[in-house]
Amino acid sequence: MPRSYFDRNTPIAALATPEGRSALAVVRTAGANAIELVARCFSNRQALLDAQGYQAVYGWFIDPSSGEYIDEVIALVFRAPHSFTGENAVEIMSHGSPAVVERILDVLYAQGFSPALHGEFSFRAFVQGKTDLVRAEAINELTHASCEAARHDALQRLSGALSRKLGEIRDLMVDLLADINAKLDYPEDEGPEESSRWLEIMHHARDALSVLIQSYPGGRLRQEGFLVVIAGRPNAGKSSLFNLFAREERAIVSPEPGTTRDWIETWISIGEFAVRLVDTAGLRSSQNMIEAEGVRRSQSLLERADVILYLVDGVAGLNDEDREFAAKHPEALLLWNKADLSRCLPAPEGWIALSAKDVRSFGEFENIVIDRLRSYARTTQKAGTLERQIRIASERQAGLLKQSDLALSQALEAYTAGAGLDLVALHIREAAEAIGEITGDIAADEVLERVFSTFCLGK
Ligand SMILES: Nc1nc2c(ncn2[C@@H]2O[C@H](COP(=O)(O)OP(=O)(O)OP(=O)(O)O)[C@@H](O)[C@H]2O)c(=O)[nH]1
Ligand SMILES: [Mg+2]
Repeated sequence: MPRSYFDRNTPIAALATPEGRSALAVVRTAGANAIELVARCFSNRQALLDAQGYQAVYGWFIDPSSGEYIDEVIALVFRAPHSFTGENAVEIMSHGSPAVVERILDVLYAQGFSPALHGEFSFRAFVQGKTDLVRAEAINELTHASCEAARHDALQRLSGALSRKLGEIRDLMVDLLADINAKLDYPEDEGPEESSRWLEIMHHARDALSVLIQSYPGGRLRQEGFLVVIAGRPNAGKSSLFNLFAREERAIVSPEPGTTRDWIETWISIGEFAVRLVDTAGLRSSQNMIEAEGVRRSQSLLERADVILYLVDGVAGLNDEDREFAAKHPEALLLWNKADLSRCLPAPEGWIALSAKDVRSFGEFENIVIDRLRSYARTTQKAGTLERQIRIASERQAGLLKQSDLALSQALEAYTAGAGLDLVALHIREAAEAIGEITGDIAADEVLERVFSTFCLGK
């Protein structure tokens, strides 16, 4: 039977660093008797048992069943409650080969450790009250951060800024609920100034919720990266530009129109953003089934693109399809390629001249793309551009915020329509509970399991 997150008495162990070869690997353990269990497999046994919290102990990791030495390691000891999970813990730093790590884990399992579930260390930290759910999710986001913007936002959430904001909103609702309940108990005290104050509080809470809800598309984008699609007619130089961004000859470039049939992608950093850059098949109507399918795929990618780079061969000039495309996608960056050739026509207004063959001028062009990504991030994020702004990036959190906002709007509606105060109170309670679920204060077991199971092993 698979273990459950709620089986919290079992000592757990897992590799916390990526599998594969590396200079060092970290095997993480936690549990009430973790130090004693690891000490059984440690050459310097007494030193480990006597170690204080945060102390590193040098020694050999041994298989106690045979006495065989497995690796030379450093064991880092944590003593409850001053550890990540709040329990006793030992982190074993070994050499990073799969063979070493596998043996160490096998020996630990033989001593009574169970393989940790995904995110089980974080789950235990959460249950011990070491962190709330938002901050636990931020730790996971930090381990996935693929660019500076994602790291920045996740760290801000980890520092508790979002939890504090949510706490403020929830407090507003809970205080209001207490007021309304008092009124339900002593109806004769009701006064007009009370009523306008209640309305004010509900509007204030909704405004605060809406700022967070609106930060989601931008926050998600900063976390997950931008989809940037290079498009244009065949032979415009799309693959050449793609290769410049990728800084390698990834895509095949040839003078033959229709070279790229299927799209290809690469993950790159542009400025502070993570970008999934896609090179597509040239847009034209074709009788060839494979090419036609390539064009259909290009179009479907264009529909989802955050930023489009549309290329035209400046020697061939504009045709009706290019004009149509530019009119249909006013937000696309319009690029007039092959500017290095003397036959290249002057770039029409609104088009940026460039050469996908010229590495030296590429930096300048890259800055234009960075500006476009920044302005796109700003518009997607409607609520503002302050670096200090708190953003959310989790679909779960966004969904619950919307749920809370809906319940609050129902409370407002009921109140202004003169419905019974008990109905108003019911909706406000729903709104407060949705916020409580975000921070994990009132989350159901299966919600917690779902959240933590998306975390890395060893986290
Ligand atoms: N001189 C010059 N030639 C270029 C430039 N960009 C691309 N080319 C040439 O134009 C031809 C087509 O380039 P590709 O990058 O394959 O064009 P593409 O848009 O990917 O073409 P398809 O995959 O067929 O749609 C190749 O011979 C390139 O070397 C440029 O800026 N200057
Ligand atoms: Mg191509």
